[in-house]
Amino acid sequence: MIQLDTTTSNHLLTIDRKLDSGLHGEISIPGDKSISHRALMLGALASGTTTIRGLLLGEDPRSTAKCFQAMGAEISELNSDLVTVQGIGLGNLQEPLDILDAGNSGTTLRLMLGVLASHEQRFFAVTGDKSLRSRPMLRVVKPLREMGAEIWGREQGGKAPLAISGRNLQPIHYQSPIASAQVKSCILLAGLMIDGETIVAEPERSRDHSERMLSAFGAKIKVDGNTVYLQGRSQLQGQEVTVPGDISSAAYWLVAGAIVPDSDLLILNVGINPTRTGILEVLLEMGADITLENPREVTGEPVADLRVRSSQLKACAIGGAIIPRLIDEIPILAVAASLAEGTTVIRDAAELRVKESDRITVTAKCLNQMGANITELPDGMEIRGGCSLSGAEVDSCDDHRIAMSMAIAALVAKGKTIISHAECAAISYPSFIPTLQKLF
Ligand code: SPQ
Repeated sequence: MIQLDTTTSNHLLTIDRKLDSGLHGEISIPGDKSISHRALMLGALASGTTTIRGLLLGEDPRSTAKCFQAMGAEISELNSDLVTVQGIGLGNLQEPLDILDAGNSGTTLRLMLGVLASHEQRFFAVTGDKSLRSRPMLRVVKPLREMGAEIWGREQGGKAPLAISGRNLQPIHYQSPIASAQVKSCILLAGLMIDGETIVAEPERSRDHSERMLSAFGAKIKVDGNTVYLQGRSQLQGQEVTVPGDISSAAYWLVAGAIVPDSDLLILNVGINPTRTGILEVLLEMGADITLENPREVTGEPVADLRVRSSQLKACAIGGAIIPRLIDEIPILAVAASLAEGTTVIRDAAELRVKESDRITVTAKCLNQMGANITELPDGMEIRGGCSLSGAEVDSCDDHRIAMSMAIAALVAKGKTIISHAECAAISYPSFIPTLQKLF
């Protein structure tokens, strides 16, 4: 039985699955969230028309679209496979008449700050929902201020709402203390409007969708190891973009197919950019039966279909350079690790504490309520595997990745699981619950 109660604003997802059959079939996943944001933003900043196929029609890209529409970009309705953006050209964003609302989306707010800070003689105010207003912004505000940006906000500009007075910025050579695609992309977007070379280096390589897409739109950009060099003031030209499926969304089905006995799932059109495939490497190391089929390239991004069949998983150690390559998949990996043989230790992932929720605390709490054996570490988790999960009432804390991870855990739990605020899945995966229903 799978049921979604939508009678109150807190949508309750109830899952009670008979444990005697596997999951079978083909699954189409929605467009990559990170690439969708960037396609909308670069489309708006470019000259000419950008067409986007396969855009994620989730709440987060909708927030990006609304913000850029409020600054003059013409973006067609986000309700079909083809979205068009009439760009207004670099430096031409209009001063919005109202506060820009990034909703729940850290990517929208942090990337947009780089764009706004470099739009001279215009004033902007930006905010987000309760979760986003609690997330750290100094990581982007600090380098932007070093470039000459004028930004004000709570906690010395560390928390939204923020106010920005656009300025003529100076290029920077920034050594980021954290591996973060949002920090890197924010600085690069600010660098677009500046004379000279902007350089960003990070301790480990984070996802590189901005670099790939900036290059496709005509920016002069070079990557050497963990350092990116961007020459400012090159004009961007609208492009035809096809967004591959999101490996972060595929991750739920990869784990479901691995842990539900007698399963065989084919997940179609998954982006396998090497800066995102940490989940595949870890699951393979854990003994998952995953094969890549039909590898191909779509608008500069590698793509394949992924087949997963159930198998007995074993524990592994997860830490170091792989962390930025699977950061959003750690809640679902914790589900896999709870069922694996042995103890899995996840380290170097303190960033999880400042996502949509504190994903270390919330993942451990929810899974422990279901019978898992997880101890929180300051920067990760120790997960003693081999557990039999039981249904429980768990609070997703409005975090899409937690809600979906617990739904997958519920597939192998004995008895009924009730997940609160399941509507938040629509942030990154609006068709998650219908897809789950089809597999029942
Ligand atoms: O956009 P947001 O809310 O920050 O989304 C998350 C997610 O789980 O969907 C993180 F909470 O993904 C980030 C990701 O963790 C998206 C992202 C990007 O598109 O650049 C980069 C990562 O964040 P960071 O802080 O490591 O740069």
